[in-house]
Amino acid sequence: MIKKVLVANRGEIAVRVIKACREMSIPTVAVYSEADRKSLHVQVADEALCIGPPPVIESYLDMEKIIEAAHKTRAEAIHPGYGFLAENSEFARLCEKEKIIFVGPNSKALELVGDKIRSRQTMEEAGIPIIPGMKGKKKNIPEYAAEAKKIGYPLMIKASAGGGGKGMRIVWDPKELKPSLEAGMREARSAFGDESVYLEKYIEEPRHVEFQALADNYGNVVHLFERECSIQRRHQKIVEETPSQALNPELRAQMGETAKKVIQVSGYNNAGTVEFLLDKNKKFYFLEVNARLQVEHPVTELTSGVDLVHQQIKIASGEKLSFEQEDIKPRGHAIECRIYAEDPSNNFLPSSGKVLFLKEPQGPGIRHDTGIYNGCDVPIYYDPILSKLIVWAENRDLACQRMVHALDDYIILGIKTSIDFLKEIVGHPQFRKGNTTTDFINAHFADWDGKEKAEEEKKIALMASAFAELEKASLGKMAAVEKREVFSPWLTLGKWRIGGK
Ligand code: MV4
Repeated sequence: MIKKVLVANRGEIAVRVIKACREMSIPTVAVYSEADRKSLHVQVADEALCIGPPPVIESYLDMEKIIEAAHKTRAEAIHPGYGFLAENSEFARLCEKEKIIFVGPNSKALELVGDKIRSRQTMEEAGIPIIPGMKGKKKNIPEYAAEAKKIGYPLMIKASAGGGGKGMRIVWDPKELKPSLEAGMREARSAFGDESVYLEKYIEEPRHVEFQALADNYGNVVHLFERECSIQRRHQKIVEETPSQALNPELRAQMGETAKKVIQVSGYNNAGTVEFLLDKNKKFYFLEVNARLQVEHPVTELTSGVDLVHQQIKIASGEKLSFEQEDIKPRGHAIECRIYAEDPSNNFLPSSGKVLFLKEPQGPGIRHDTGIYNGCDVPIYYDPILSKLIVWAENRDLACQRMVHALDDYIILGIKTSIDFLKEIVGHPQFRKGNTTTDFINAHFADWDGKEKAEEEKKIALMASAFAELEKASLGKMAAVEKREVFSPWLTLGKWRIGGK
């Protein structure tokens, strides 16, 4: 087993990984930027090392500094969390060269799944359903135009090095193809340093359904069923759940087997997620592999009973998977809400500052993965995710109810958060019915600005001050009661309490 792990991340995911290591009796090293000196992940790790100034380029993305920190602290392995260096094949290769275990897939598999054009080709050859579209790279506009004619409109331009929606464009009309391609290539070059783009048939109102997979270093692969992640805003997931309301047992089995095949033909190891788009006719298409532990992994853990971080570390240590597909029997329903430090009533502008008051929900079936504490600072430099609220219940209705109550009980003062927005999403009749397609937010919350909520909050504030006045008045009354100046039925009932005989 690995003897020491350096966690090359921050926030809730670093805390999550550090706690998993502690459960496995593995000492941990946190790395932090100057803005994170007092952050929670630094406090929960056994050791901590400052790796530079706040900007990510000079800290969490600086490969050399992180490798150096691992050597210095004699960490045998690096867990990258999500984001930052998690899917960077160059970093995985650097770790391999430096004899440090990268807790994630091998660099060759990372390279393949990071190249969307190549992985589409690989998958098609393996008989995996892919979205109808271009095969291979094209050089000039006329070549793209010929492909576009074959595919038909509307179509989508995607960056080969992209993913997560970056560099994507819908083209409705042949007239738009040339300018959209040029803009798409420019965007891809500046975002990824690679201008390769490809064309696909545009799937309208799809659902995003992904399958969690685990693969050891000996060719054994299991999947841990699906997560539905269709509730997104500008390609940022907001609410995720499992099981998906869109699948029946047969489709689920089919997609699960396909996901395992994707992992196998990619030569992939460790934890990974196979993303699919599901169209209106319930036809599914392979989209991409997310080569990391994902933000939404807890919903899978709550329904499957498998700790994915423990599994990642065991696999990276060279252990064989200790269970088979038939051993995975998901139970109940789990939902995750991402708590972002942003202001939904102000165009989702990131909100930073000090957490002045924190009350966290708790109770049966409630899990809270957090990177914050009462009094902590939320810096402006990083992803605005503060924490994740995850609930489990026997069925979807109960899980929705539990989530609304948990959100009700969650109070963060000092910074703006998405908690009220989330409450309305999970409480929405269409969400309750399971009608969650990728256009859900646009369809139901396009012009949501929380103004109504603000009005309500004003009323609550007024009520609170009214109560305060009443309390003052009643304190006066209590004094009067004690002096027997007024008649009160409560006094008669509660004589024994208020200094009565
Ligand atoms: C698509 C699509 C429609 N047609 N591809 C967005 C993220 C990236 N991983 C793939 N995405 C999409 N690809 C074709 N051919 C629609 C989306 C899409 C989407 C997908 C999943 C979840 C939310 C989404 C929101 C908008 C668009």
